[in-house]
Parts: sequence; structure tokens; C-alpha cells
Amino acid sequence: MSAADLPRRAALAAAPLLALRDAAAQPAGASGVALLVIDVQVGFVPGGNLAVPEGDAVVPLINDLARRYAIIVFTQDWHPPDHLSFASQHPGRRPFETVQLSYGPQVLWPDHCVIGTRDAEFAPGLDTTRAQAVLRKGFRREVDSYSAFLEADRRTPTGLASYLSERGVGEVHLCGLATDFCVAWSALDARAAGLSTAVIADACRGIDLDGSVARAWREMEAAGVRRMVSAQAGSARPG
Ligand code: VGL
Ligand code: ZN
Repeated sequence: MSAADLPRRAALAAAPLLALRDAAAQPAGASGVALLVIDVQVGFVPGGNLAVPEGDAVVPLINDLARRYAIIVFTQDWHPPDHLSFASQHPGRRPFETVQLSYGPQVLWPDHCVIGTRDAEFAPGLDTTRAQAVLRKGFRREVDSYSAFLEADRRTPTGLASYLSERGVGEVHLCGLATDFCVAWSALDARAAGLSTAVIADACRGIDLDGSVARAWREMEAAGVRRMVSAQAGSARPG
């Protein structure tokens, strides 16, 4: 990806989230803390179509984390076979190049997490039994969705902000894959939705295109996303 992409993302983060903020308007004292487990799927662990280095290393940590939260949502990247984020849909283009789609720049990926294929299933060994909700995203051909909250057109909510609001959640802790794409975009949108937000660093792994992991951490820090480690994580608030 070009170095310009994440700065562009930063500009997007500031403006068009009023609808999201309204949907997620936190009742005073929304005190619930939710664990959001992002895209821990066959496609993103070694052997998958868009394997994240060491992606499988997060599985035991997340299984342990899930025992320490009362409110848990898992997400799945969930694409139709002709999804426009796939390089295969753009003749002459190759994975990891950037093209312009109707909503702006889009990194092109290998075909991954196609609905109904093994690549889209949860990663082997991941214990999903404690999740109350599984949110799927990226299912519209024309629009990608790195974020668990708002699709890449930056207009279409996934429904997650409303779900968390109705369950009295005021704080989210994120983990999963990939740090620099779906985890980072979800964390930035959680902040934009007015949620207190932390990323559990050791329970994430990144793709890292041209320094995108370091850039994602800088952006998250600038947006007020806290960085925590799994040993400290859990619903019980300090103090
Ligand atoms: C993701 C690239 C494309 C992710 C999903 O889960 O981080 N990255 N689709
Ligand atoms: Zn995807």
C-alpha cells in the first residue's frame, strides 16, 4: 500500500461519524466492558489465503481472555467470491496494490474469507462458545469493511455500535487480526462512537505493509486508544 493511505484514513476518522455517534450515544453510566475478537479466521492464520505472520499465536491468548469477560463479540471477514477488494476482480492488478473505488483508495488482496469456504471459518482451536454475538462484515460486493463498526464507504453502520449500546457497553477491548487493518480501523471507530477503547497488543498480529503496523499504533494512540497486554485484561475495571 502507499504511505498515503493511513493518513487519508486519519482524515476520514475525524468527520463523517455523526450518525455512528448518535447510534451509540452512551447512556450516562454505561459501565459494561466488552471483548471484541476481530477476524481470527482460517484465512488470516498460516496456511490461509491472507495469512498474517504468527496469526495462530493469538488463539490460546484469546481463549484465555474470553474467560475473563462477560460480554463478548467475535467478528468474521465475510466476502462474496467476486468482492471488489480482491485483486482477481481488477484485470492487470496484483494483490497489495491500491486502486480507487467509489469511496476512495482500496488495497487489493488475494481472494480471502469467501462466504461458505473453509478460509472464512474461525481459526482451528479458537473457542467461540463464550461469544454472545458473531458479526460478519464485508459481505457487500462493492464495499469493503475493515471496521467492525462502519463499512469502508464510511456511511453504512454494521449495527455493532447499537448492539453494544443496548447492552450497556461503555468500553471495548480489542484483539485479533490484523493489527494494522481490521483491529486498528475497528478501534478507531470505537473511539469515534464514544467508547473507551483499548487494544490488547500481545493478542494481535499485523500484516505490516510498508510500516503499517507502526503507523496504526501511532494513529490509535493519537485517537486515545489505550494499549494493554493480555495479563492485565478483563472486565474488572482497575480502581
Ligand atoms: C483484513 C485485509 C483484508 C483484516 C481483512 O481482517 O485485517 N485485512 N480483509
Ligand atoms: Zn477482507
